[in-house]
Amino acid sequence: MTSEVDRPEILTDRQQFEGVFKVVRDELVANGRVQGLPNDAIEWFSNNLDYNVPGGKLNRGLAVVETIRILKGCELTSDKYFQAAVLGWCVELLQAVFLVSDDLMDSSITRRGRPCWYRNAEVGLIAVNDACMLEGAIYWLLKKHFRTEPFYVDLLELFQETMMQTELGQLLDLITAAADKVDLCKFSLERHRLIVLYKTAYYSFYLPVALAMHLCGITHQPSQQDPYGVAASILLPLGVYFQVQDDYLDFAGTPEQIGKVGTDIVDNKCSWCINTALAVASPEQRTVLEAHYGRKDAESERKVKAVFEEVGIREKYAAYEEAAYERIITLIEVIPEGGPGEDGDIKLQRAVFKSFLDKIHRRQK
Ligand code: GPP
Ligand code: MG
Ligand code: MG
Ligand code: MG
Repeated sequence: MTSEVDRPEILTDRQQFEGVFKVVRDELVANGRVQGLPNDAIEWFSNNLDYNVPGGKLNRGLAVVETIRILKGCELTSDKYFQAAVLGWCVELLQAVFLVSDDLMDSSITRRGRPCWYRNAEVGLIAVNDACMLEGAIYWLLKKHFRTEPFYVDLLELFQETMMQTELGQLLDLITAAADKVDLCKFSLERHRLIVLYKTAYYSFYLPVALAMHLCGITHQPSQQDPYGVAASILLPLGVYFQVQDDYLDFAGTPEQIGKVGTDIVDNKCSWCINTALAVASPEQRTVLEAHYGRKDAESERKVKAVFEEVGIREKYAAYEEAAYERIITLIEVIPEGGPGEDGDIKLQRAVFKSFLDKIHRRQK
């Protein structure tokens, strides 16, 4: 009989995944030593990794592992699990690159319930270089763990293309939100959709699934519909829905709930909330929005929030959310169901997308 003490600890998916972070962090830091970096630089890089990479919800990283489990339909061998988790941490590293930089660009205050990295007194603009180092870490890990795999170049191209798409989205986000000139005529729900498609949907939804598909050896056979195109046809609308939730929570969520202080109104962001309010605002309400949106004072922010409440943004969001859910369910139902291939090939399955949708539906943080 196994005693309490002997019984192996049953780890949650998250704990098991976090265990792999320690391994990749130690590999990255050890490489710094091999390169001959002095102790103060090693310590800085190690703190950068620990502060910015592991403390979030880990949805994107865990999604790589979970998608592979669904696609394979069985438990992973320890080697496969490790590879899946390394790719998951590469996605979390990419998320860290974006958040460290985004917080600087958005002059944000808190992230994951703590000061944004750049707001630590000794960090400041060094955060720009820290974000670049986190990006370098992705490519170093890919080379170390996947260089001899037939899909290595696919992984490299996928990260590089996703980076470019997200940067384009961030550019659209920033130039539509000029700090010195508030012009609500530049906003529209169509402009908003384009911004969020690029700044969020590719890296948060398409990337983790496409990585899992490459690890499972899924390729585009010329005789068939491109499975990567099929995945994108669901995951991109899902990503847009997710960013609408982020925009809404920026207004309606408390800092305790979302781990960050919302800055979209003072930052003049082309968010779902302002576009939805503008579409139904009376001339008087529009005048208030024009006078107070994107202004750096708390009283202006309060006035904008009051108009959001008056136009019924909460009810409009609830309606948007349910309609988005139904629309995406319908999209999932029209794609071909993969099922296990006769030849042992792994095929895309609807369960991958359903699992994502259920995770984000009605999220509160
Ligand atoms: C989310 O925008 C988008 C990103 C974090 C991508 C940033 C991309 C770069 C190339 C830096 P957001 O500002 O709404 O996020 P949050 O609300 O978390 O600050
Ligand atoms: Mg931001
Ligand atoms: Mg931003
Ligand atoms: Mg936001």
